[in-house]
Amino acid sequence: MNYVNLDAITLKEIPKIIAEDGRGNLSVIEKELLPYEIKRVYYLYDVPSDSIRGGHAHKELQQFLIAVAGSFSVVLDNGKERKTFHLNRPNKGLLIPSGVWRELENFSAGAVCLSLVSAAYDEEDYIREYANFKSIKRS
Ligand code: T46
Repeated sequence: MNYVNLDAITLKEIPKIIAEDGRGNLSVIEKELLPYEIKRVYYLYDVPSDSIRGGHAHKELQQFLIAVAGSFSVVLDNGKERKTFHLNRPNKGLLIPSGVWRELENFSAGAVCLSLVSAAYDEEDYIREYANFKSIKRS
């Protein structure tokens, strides 16, 4: 599994269309925004503020996370260092490549985490033991 440079991961702007007549905003994700075809969409909601979601890495799957409502933090870990991102705007998303450990925490009340992913659900793609992730990264 390749080394992932966390410095290369930043929040990505999602185009926003502001209604000139004050009807509010609309954000749109077209295929050029992501480096993969979206194969599945799921979302996390009603997450208690003390819950930690994620806690795994993916072997192949790539994903784009958006706080479509509320806020939460995403801690990414490449096996050597960690970096924390705060997602709190519906027009910014976090593109997570494969081979990165992730933990989602500090969910605000009413937060919704939308996830646009590159593959169908496959439990075989998950690395759910941190020690296992570290040893794969070392090898
Ligand atoms: C990720 C974070 C952000 C399914 O049956 N189908 C699905 O598409 C998904 C995503 C999950 N599940 C089942 C598997 C488990 O029995 O739903 C249950 C909860 O899944 P998990 O514990 O993996 O949930 P999270 O929130 O810890 O992780 C999920 C995604 O699995 C993961 O890819 O990056 O959200």
